[in-house]
Amino acid sequence: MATLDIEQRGKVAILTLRRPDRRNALDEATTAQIDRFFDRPDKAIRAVVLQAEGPHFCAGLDLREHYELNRSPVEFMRMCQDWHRAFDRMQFGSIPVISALKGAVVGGGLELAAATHVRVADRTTFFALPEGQRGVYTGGGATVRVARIMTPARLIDMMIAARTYDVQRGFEVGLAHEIVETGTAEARALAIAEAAAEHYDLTNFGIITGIWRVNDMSTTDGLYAEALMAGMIMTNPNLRPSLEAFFAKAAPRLEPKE
Ligand code: 1HE
Repeated sequence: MATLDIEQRGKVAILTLRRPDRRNALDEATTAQIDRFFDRPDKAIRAVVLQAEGPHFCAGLDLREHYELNRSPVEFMRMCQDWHRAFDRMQFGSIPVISALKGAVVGGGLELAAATHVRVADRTTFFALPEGQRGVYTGGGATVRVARIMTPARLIDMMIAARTYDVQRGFEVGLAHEIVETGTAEARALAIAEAAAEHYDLTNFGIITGIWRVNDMSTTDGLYAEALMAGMIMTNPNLRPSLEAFFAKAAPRLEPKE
């Protein structure tokens, strides 16, 4: 049975984690479905919403499946690599992914959220890496992705001191980009996705595939890579109507807003 529901609404695909009885914990089948979707998304899809059924976004690794499979070290390392591949395809795949967070975003659920590009959270959201308390370890990329978002020092502190961040604290350290006060996180994520789907696709490509990579490079290599990307994007004839709209004062005005 599909535990990842995929609905296409115009240019936006809505992916819904659908295991609410397990608090949307990630079993091997669900991770494989995420991997398949991001391996070859339909060309018409220009943005994705990642959301979840029930009151919690995702409780991380399916601990029951893990207990029952009684994996060997190599089997678990391979499973971690499966997660890394699926989440890498999402993070670097060139399509913006907007997550709608609520309730528990914990363990592997936080690792999954960290691979999305925009994280919108409602007031029920909380973040934790309970691996320290449970005598397990992060394996879905937290030591890289979550550490880069909120600093390695905070990641260590979160795990050693067993901290659970409420949504406000999560927002302050970058785990959430927006706290939704009216309406649902899902509705807000869809609105962001629909707008992002209208961006020039090469610009979205540059943002999604380029920025994290450039930040893995030396300064000189990063600046060179940025110039190459900008050269392709800024000289495209498709840009001219948008500049003409700006000169004619017909472009939307920039105003301070979240
Ligand atoms: C699960 C899981 C799960 C719930 N795997 N079955 N992640 C964790 O350590 C989080 C573990 N979960 C929790 O702390 C809580 O379940 C929640 C805070 C997320 C939600 O609490 P609550 O009171 O709404 O639900 P519950 O009663 O705790 O759980 C409901 C059911 O979901 C229950 O099963 P039931 O048969 O008794 O109804 C739970 O067993 C089940 N459930 N979470 C399997 N995670 C690549 S390495 C990544 C490392 C990790 O992610 S380690 C896991 C970290």
